[in-house]
Amino acid sequence: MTEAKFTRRVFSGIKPSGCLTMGNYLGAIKRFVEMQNADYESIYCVVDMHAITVWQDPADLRFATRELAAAFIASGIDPEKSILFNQSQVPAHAELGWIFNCVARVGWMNRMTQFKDKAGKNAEAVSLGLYAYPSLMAADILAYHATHVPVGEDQKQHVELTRDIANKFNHDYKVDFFPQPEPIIEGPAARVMNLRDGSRKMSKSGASDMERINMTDDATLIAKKFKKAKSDPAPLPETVEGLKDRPEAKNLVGIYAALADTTPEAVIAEFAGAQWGRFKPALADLAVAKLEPISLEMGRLMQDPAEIDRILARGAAQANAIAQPILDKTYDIVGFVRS
Ligand code: AQP
Repeated sequence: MTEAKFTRRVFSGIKPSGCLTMGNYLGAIKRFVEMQNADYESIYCVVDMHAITVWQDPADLRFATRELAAAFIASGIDPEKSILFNQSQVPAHAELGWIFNCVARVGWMNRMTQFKDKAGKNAEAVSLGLYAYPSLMAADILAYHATHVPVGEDQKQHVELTRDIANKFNHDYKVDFFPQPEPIIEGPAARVMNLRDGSRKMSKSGASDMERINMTDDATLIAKKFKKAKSDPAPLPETVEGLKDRPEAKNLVGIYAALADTTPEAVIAEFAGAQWGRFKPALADLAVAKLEPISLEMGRLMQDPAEIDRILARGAAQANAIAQPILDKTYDIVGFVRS
């Protein structure tokens, strides 16, 4: 039903909640670029309203928003081909988000594992916004009738919740208005893990800088972080099956495969039996070769923040032109009087 009635349209977003990590790049942005270049109609968003679900200093938020936009462009998102904007410039996200707060059930939110992870033992003290985050995310996607949502593994549950919200809205109002978006989760880097603990994902806001590779890290720092990355005493196995129960080794092989645009099988074929003293420097060299050009281009773009703002404003106007009619129609369906 989705394919026939709705345009093949991609939406995805990233929070400007710190410097972009290699996890965000390999799990999300790199794949956004592939979809843009495969001629999907693509809408990519710097989701600043999601960022403030945890405290952000206003000056830092402004900086991170522009830096993330620069990272999108430096990684290959072309504002002539894709719509690129920041969420707070398109009011439909917040307005539709409120309607979806009234569609989603508290029990659904209680099942969201990301909320449990982020709130930890402090659930009473975190913001109401952090709890309601998934219904705003549903609005981000459905305000464009997006059909495909490329995300890392950690966001799968939120896209599934988006489908539930779309379904319930269509059912409650007896319409066939919102599509069922598909999460697109692929490749060896769908969940890049923390370099110091292979059981936790790499995050922008993780406590230690040594646990992640930031897109702005220089060659020396990247080499140092991989050298100190947790591994295990055994050499690399002869087959990928040998990575089972070796989370840190599996993670480093997955990162190598994603950076090299190959598979873990091919990486293992090349490095079977290798010691970490050989593999880690090769991984660091590859990471520098792939990330340094992006980091340099980000730096160049950040020299001209007014140009970044202009690109975001133009993207916001294009996004608004799609989202506003969908919001208007939603208001009509719900029964809001618009005089
Ligand atoms: N470690 C990861 N591996 C693969 N993909 C990842 N993503 C995030 N971390 C990894 C994907 O990046 C996209 C943007 O994520 P986000 O910034 O909107 O939220 P997040 O998932 O909460 O990312 P972080 O880095 O962990 O941010 P903080 O620390 O601020 O909460 C999503 O597609 C996500 O799956």
